[in-house]
Amino acid sequence: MPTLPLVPLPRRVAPTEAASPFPITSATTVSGDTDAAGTLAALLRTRTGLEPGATDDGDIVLSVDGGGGEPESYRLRVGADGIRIDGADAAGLFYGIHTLVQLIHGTDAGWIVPAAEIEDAPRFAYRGVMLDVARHFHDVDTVRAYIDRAAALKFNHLHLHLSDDQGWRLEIRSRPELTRAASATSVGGGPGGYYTQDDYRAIVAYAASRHMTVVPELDMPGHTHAVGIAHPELAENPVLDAVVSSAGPTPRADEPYTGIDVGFSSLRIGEDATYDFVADVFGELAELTPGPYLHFGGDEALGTSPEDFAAFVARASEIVRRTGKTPVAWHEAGAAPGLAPGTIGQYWSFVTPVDGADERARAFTRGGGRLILSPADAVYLDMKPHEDFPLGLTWARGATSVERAYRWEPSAVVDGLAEEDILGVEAPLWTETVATLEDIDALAFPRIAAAAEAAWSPATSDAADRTWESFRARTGGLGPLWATLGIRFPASPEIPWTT
Ligand code: TNX
Repeated sequence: MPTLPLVPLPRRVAPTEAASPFPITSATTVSGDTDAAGTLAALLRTRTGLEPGATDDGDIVLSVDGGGGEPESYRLRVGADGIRIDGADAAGLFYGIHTLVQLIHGTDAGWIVPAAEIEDAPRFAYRGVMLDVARHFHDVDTVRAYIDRAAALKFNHLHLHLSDDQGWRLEIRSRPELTRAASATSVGGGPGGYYTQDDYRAIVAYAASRHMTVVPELDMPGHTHAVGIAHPELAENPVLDAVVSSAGPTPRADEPYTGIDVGFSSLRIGEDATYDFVADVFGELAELTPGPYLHFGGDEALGTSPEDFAAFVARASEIVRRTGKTPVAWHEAGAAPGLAPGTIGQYWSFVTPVDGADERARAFTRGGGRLILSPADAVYLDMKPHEDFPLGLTWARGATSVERAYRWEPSAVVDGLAEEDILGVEAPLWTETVATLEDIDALAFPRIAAAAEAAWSPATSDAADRTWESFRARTGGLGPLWATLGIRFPASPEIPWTT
């Protein structure tokens, strides 16, 4: 059968080649679950300009069958007589609708959906995207737009990197200095910003309406220059010999930092006041966050000795755990013997691990935790897609082509893990070079689709169409949909775009 433009690839697509497609017209009606019908109506309007009618017995029937199917799974059947989507739960139905929307295409005779029978369920429970709102601040509308883009590709977690050397981006009532003194600038000196607690709640609610859970990160003990601007008593002086330098401005203790170097800042590890601070900010964050995870960073603490780093990670992870949430940390924290049990590790070394990152990642699983895989040379969306692309960085083994973003297998990254040790896959977008939604689209697309497939679809060995050639063709078929959704994706020459 012709390749259907479905990304991420569903678990099973049964060909019903002989059957006629189903036409979508101004007379098309929808019935069933009202939330889902609203989601579908909005997408149909955007995609086709048509306004579906609501009836009791629609051409398109949407139901949550609650029949004990796998979480987030759905069945979609398109025949000449109508369309039916059964979700095992509301999320499954939502994903079925997005699969349906990917199938709709225009012909000379009008809009049609090819006949198909699809059974689909995710490989991993955690499918994440991360947006760094610290290097450049991104307002609530931009975050909403990114949630829509990600949810349509069946991502279900939004990790927000809320603090870094360049700024603190979330109002903390018990520590008002953080946003008062340390949020007004960003990389390059441009305007910063922060989320009020109501802004943050609005993001959480919008994400939930798209079946996404927010995973907030306050990064420490490194990446904390902004904390030191607000609370000089909590921070060490910049450690300049630790800096991974880009020849930008030199960090100074009493000035906001607007460069993109990393590794020079650290909280004071030996002071009790530091842990009062950690308890205050994560205590408030836990109250604001309905989801189960709080990320405390732990990456690139290059100005902190290994002993101090281990001491900090032990105390901070325990403080987070006591809020009732599950701590998450970048893989470096796996080096700390006192890491709180159950802490989730986020691996950000390469597809082939370097510098013992795999050993630190395995340490999380020994403590009963699991791993989120973010191999930088495959899923860091802020890497340039090719060397002369205007935005992005290249430290992760040079530019990351769409093909390289696609060709990796999650179970093959860290040796010695069972499939159950992998919580999922996350694609981070760091924003040193990313200031606007247009910039986000330019770097995220189309590689975000490759990450979605790694997170949702069967393993590369378990499905005939889990290949680069198939992915290219399927992604190319999504061009018209992405364009009507207003996504300004670059027309990567690696993809045969349908026009
Ligand atoms: C590494 S990955 C970082 C970030 C940078 C990113 C740029 C990680 C945990 N830390 O601080 O923004 O590289 O690609």
